[in-house]
Amino acid sequence: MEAKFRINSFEEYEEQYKLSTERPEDFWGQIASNYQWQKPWDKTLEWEFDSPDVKWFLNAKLNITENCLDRHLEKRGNKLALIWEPNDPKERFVRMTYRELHEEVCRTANVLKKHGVGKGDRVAIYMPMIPELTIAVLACARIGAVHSVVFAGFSAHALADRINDSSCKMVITADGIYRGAKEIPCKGVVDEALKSCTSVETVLVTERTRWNVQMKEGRDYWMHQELLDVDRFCPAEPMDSEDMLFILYTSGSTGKPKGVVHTCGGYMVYAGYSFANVFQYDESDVYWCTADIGWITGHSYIVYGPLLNGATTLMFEGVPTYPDAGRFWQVCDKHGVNQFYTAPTAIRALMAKGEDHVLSYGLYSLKVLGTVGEPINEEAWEWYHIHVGKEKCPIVDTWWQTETGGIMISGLGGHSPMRPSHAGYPLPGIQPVLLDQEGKEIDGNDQEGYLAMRFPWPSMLRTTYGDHERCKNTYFSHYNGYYFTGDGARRDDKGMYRIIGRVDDVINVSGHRFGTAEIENAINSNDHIVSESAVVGYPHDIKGQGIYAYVITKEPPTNPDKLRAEIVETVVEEIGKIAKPDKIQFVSGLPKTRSGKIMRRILRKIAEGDTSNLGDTSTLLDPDVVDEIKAGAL
Ligand code: 6R9
Repeated sequence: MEAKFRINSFEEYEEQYKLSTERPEDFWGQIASNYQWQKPWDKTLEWEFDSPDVKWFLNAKLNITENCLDRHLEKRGNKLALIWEPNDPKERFVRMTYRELHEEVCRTANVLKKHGVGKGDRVAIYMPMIPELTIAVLACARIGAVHSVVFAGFSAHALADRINDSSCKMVITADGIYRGAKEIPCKGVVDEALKSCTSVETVLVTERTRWNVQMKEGRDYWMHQELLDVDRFCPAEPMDSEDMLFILYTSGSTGKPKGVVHTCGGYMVYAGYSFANVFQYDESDVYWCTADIGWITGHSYIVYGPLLNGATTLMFEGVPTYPDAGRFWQVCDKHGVNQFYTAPTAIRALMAKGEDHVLSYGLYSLKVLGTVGEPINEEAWEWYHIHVGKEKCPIVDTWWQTETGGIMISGLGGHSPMRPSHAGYPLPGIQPVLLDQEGKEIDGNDQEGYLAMRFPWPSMLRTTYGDHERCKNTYFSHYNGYYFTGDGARRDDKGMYRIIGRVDDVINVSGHRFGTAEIENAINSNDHIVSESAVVGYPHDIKGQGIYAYVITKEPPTNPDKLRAEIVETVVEEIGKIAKPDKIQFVSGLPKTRSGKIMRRILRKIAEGDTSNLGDTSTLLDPDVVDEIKAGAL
């Protein structure tokens, strides 16, 4: 049997899945041959999960942008590659063909080169959702520079940390950001961040809002001026399969976000393959993913996955509720969107605004709906299915992570059985297992355990930037011989996976990951008032999880509301608005074990409002503190 790039039925899925696990190297070798390589590989795979050391398509040479752009020029040169819908529906939208995008990427790549950026250099990208962001990402890849996109909602402090961690040589940004009714500074944040960064030599600024921004002589340049005198073609840098393509920072259970590293060959193969199959994209379709390119979903399923398939990908600058809660659906009708991919939190937020907004639009073009980022509750699933999909569009609930690079467990649009709140079956090549406490595989269906992977896949992370030990400790040491996801999952009686949620100290707020320690560090940096804090997640109707902070102050708070505002302000400064605590409770102590470990289980229960069964509290250093916390719960 042959590996097929595009699966067209559930029977075919079953056959392909079998092939992919029985002969993984043959399988991925055949899938990879659907791409354009400058030099083929000597060996498909070499791996061990102890170090870990994983290599795919060894010694092959390629450039992912030749696969995203050049390869399509002959057949699809005049096909739309990108549709850009602005924040304000009255502003003109932008359409770019493959030929135009190719030229823009080449020109921008030449600007980067002119400023001394080359293969292996790190470039931070801090931008609003405008076409120039996609172009900047691809321009880096064109010349082999490593992009590190930082979501433009992060604070100057968080941006500086990320720039410093990978010593970026350049920052690409814009003057300002339009987001809903808000006008948000962008270049100003970069200026602030760069006060504590020494590695950055050049800042390129794209014009978006035409605000008056400070330009530092010899460091800052306007992109539109730099683009005036560069060549329209830029040769694609030959990259080794295992050369770094990008770094993307994500939170874990420890304080500092880590730079997840993805490499060129494997990432390309899997991003393209998973896109084609999950969304069942057809040649004339318009595909829209509402994520921001600052997250992995935007990397793999706005930029790379769609372009690798010669698809038309829509990019949206705004928010779901501006100018009103019908905006998503208005955009779907306006551009004839066929595949629509969003987050459960957005669905819940729109559901809360009532059906009228969605019922005002026809939504006839929709064929496949997707969700990502967090578990989708049944109510939201049904609403999406009935009101958006008119009960005719399959929903793909796609489970994956920054670290996995691509979708791991999901239905294949229209071909797989669906069950609300269940991601379903693994994609070909993906071998999930459920582990028990001891790290033993739990066989059979109707079982629950820790979700892990027992075999490598092409787009898995290779390391965490500058700290391989951390990669090993975070993902490969909990259970010997497995990649550990940090999620708990259940396999139902038919073998479909349901993701339950994180089993580590990670909170998922509106599909964005934060480590509890990261937020605690931010709160504690207010060290003239705060002596200690503990953060947990609690169920939140719209966001999935909200952030609940227990804070011990140095002095008993005289004006708690003012103090709360100060603490929130610090978190906004240290991380960004997206990590604002929803609730702050002042306490005189925290439930700790005799060894000094905070019993988060107890704090979580109290935050959930479930104080009936707190378990055994007798081993606590100070059991009385629990009663106090219970009494003051918000
Ligand atoms: C792509 C992305 C990863 C974490 C992951 C899990 C949660 C993602 C999910 C889901 C239930 C889904 N998650 N998709 N949980 N169902 N369909 O979101 O990456 O930001 O790294 O987050 O998100 O807990 O471990 P990332």
